[in-house]
Amino acid sequence: MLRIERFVLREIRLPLKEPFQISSGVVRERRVFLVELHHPDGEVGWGECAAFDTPNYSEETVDTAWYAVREWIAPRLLGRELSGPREVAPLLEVGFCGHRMAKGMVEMGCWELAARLEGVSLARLLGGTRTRVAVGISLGIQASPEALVERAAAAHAAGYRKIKIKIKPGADIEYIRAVREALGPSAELMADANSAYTLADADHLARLDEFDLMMIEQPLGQDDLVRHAQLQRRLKTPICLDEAITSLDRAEDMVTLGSGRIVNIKPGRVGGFTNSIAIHDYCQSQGIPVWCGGMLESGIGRAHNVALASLPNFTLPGDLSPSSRYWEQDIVIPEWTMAPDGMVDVPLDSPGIGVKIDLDRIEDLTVKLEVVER
Ligand code: OSB
Ligand code: MG
Repeated sequence: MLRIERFVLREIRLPLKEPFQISSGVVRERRVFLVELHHPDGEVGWGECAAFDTPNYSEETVDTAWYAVREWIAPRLLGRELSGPREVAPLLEVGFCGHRMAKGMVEMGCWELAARLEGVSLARLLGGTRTRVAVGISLGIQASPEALVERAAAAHAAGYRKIKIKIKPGADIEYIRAVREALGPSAELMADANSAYTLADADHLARLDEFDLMMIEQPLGQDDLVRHAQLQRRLKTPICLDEAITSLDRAEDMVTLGSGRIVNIKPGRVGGFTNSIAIHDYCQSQGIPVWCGGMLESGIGRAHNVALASLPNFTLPGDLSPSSRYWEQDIVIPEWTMAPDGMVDVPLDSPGIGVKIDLDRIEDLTVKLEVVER
């Protein structure tokens, strides 16, 4: 039985080793919103919020998620007897719109708690089968094509299986061309625009076709499926949707309309694991490959992403870089690492998330804490 008697909400701050820039903003220090879900037997499940400090990637922020968890999500779940984690997402949907990242962090924490209570790995509980998952790197927008090439070459040499390059108008064609020329035709490259273009840029974006990219991620509006379908008809390069896929319905719409051919699943963006699995299964039935995106997570969110990415239709490398790519020191032991062949091990056979949570370090880093109980 799944039962939560106490929610502990925490905010910690983790400075990134270097600023991460996307088309709509820059992150220097990650404000990480963590939640502890306490079971009456003393077991604890952890959740990490995908939201950032500002509403540039999606409408949610760390502060709106904190409010939603405290005011609406915790009260719905506290003291309730649940038969398992699959009950959580439907419970958080009735008469409760949006706030998917807030719902998702709690829902994922419930899955983790269930895994700990059952003594199985989170990966297995989710239906994971892979023992290792291919890792891609996401490179933020750089000051020049030369600076980008330097980072891309280092990532390639480190073994990353996919190199994703953030683009925006003014930092696109020449940047991608430079990396393609430097790394050669066999390097697995892709671009991510985070909604920086409009359909009026279709001819410009079609110039990317010559670089043989694996995909271009979310070129148009955050919730726009119709224009992505119009754009896809004009591009050879497959479109991958990120921001626009907020639910199973949106994935179905993508297929119906032809808005894209690949899906980036971020469990936070879709309200947690149950919805992620539904999207994964649907995409598998439609022959659409998926991969696991990242939101500059700490070692806890990363554990959740790695477990999800062990499901069978996660056939493309995920944004699952090792801890040392982001932080001087992570909040889990051991930290997440990548093997020289660009793979991360899935802790398929250790109970729970497979890494230890460094509570002392989390205590030291905590800048805000709130306990919610009945
Ligand atoms: O679109 O995937 C994105 C980071 C911030 C905002 C949006 C995105 C990203 C990433 C980071 O690409 C990937 C990672 O966590 O390594
Ligand atoms: Mg993206």
